[in-house]
Amino acid sequence: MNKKNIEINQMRRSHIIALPFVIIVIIIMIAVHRIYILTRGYDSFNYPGGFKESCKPGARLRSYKKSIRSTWDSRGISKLFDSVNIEKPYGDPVDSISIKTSSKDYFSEKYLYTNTPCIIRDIPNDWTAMKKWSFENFKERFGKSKFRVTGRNSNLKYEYFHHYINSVKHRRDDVPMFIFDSTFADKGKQMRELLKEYTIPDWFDEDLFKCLSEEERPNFRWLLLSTRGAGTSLHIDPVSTSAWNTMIQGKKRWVLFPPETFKSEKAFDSTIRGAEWFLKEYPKYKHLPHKDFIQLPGETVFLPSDWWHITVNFEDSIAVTQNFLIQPNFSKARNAMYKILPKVYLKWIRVLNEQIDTDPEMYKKFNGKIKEYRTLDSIDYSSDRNESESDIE
Ligand SMILES: O=C(O)CCC(=O)C(=O)O
Ligand SMILES: [Fe+2]
Repeated sequence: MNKKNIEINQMRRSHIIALPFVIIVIIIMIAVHRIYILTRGYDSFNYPGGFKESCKPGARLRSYKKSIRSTWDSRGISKLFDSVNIEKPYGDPVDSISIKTSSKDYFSEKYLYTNTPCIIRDIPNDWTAMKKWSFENFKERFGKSKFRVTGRNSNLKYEYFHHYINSVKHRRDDVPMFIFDSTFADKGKQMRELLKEYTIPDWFDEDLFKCLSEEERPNFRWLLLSTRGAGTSLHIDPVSTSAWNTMIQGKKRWVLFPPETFKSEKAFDSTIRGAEWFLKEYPKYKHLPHKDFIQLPGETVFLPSDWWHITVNFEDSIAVTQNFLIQPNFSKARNAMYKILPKVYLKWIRVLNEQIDTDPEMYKKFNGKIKEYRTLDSIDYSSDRNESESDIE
């Protein structure tokens, strides 16, 4: 073997010896990086419009945004929303009355039973909620509690939502967040206190679902924590219920189309929400007869059953809403209930009939007993409520 060959062989040997060390170093570097990701909650996934923030709330928010596959920023919606005059009204205004100067009978005759929307002033003047509820106050009281956010069936800790509200970057980068929670009163003693901080006026006493327990009846009350630009999609509320919706803080635009305007949600793109709808979809429907108004703090919207509606928030806002069923909407509601909650439906009819038997007013209202010949055997009740949801930990 000549000298040159010996040198080449030595080099090969030293490479072979060094290789495992290099591999080990690479593995250690990868492991250290992964541990860093896990402990800081930081990942390198690139999502549309995303920016990276290594604190825990930032990472949790990214995980939420990733899961809803937001493309808000990449499509320029947030910038457009800032630049157009979003307050210019196109539809008709609604009447504004005050609970201080109008009577329950007046409201019932003019709005409730004619299915006519209106704004009612002065309902929450004495509510604790009006003085107490704010994003900061909720952080102190419910920072560790989870709330349901729109976009997916998931719950997010309030403190992460709060981080979003106060993060200029998060707010610019993605779809505005919206807590829309029908279970807020069922999340323990402390949150149930919220129910004591507002009082429902007797104008909304009639509610045929009251005879069912809160667990049995269809979802009926929501706490709404919305951010600027966020809002609902175009929809009608479930089971022909009407609703009152009181704004505690913020500013919200509502657009309402009469029930006969659309046959079903298939008539439009029901995935488009809030600001995006107002910017991109509204021009298609502006020519149709509709109501278009702004709701301010202290104002309650009366939303009659089966009116199509959509909202967008101009400011971060806090609102509370409750749905109720009045007798004229009973026949529609019973068909819907039969479809979605057949077991509960049969119990409901039974309990209503018991009330009709004992309460002359109910008897008069329903003009006798409710006839129902279907039994559980004839009903496919596999569709009874079976909600699953996940949490963003
Ligand atoms: O307050 C809003 O933004 C809309 C509420 C709504 O549509 C509802 O509760 O069904
Ligand atoms: Fe609604």
